[in-house]
Amino acid sequence: MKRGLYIITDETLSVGCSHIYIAKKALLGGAKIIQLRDKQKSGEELFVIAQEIRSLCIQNNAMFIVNDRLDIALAAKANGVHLGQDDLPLIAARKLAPRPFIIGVSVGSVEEAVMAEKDGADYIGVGPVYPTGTKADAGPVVGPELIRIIKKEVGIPIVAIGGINLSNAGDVIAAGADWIAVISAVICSPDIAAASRKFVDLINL
Ligand code: 3NM
Repeated sequence: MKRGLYIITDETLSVGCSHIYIAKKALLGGAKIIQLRDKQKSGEELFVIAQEIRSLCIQNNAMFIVNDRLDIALAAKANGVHLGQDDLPLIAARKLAPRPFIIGVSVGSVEEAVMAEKDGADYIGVGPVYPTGTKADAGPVVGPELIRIIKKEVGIPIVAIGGINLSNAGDVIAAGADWIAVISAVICSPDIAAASRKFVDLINL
């Protein structure tokens, strides 16, 4: 994992676009990690979608991560899973999914970041960096300042998330984020591929 654009699929925000459509367009625009995130669908439905997105990611030399559902991630041979602080504990997940399977963990403080690295996370998601309407329970806004502080304390890659758009992504990268994770700024755009490409160009500056 170096750096790049990390796109999280969200059908509820996307005015009629499916997870697969979003993934396809984001990959076309140069996203290098796709996370399947769906809190509503059945395991059966998610498994079918996950297998399809996995193939798309392989074709595009990108990584595929499943939000929360370690069972779906393992069954569909995803590259990894992303866990929140209230999901299956990292240590338990790692026992079921040894490396090179990737486990990412959401953190909102230096303490959580240090703990996640100690417990075996492969990356941390830090956020919400800015106010976001996408996740009601995202917790307090941490600002790019927390990324700067965490960067000094942990060695694993930092995925910045929450309210990131083309106007503030530069500040987030300057603060030390390795990956920029975006939902609404890309998904709500009429051209998901073009919106992704703009982020990729900015990250590669
Ligand atoms: N997790 P948008 S913020 C899924 O802070 C998610 O952990 C967050 O969406 C965290 O790019 C968030 O539209 C939503 O703000 C990000």
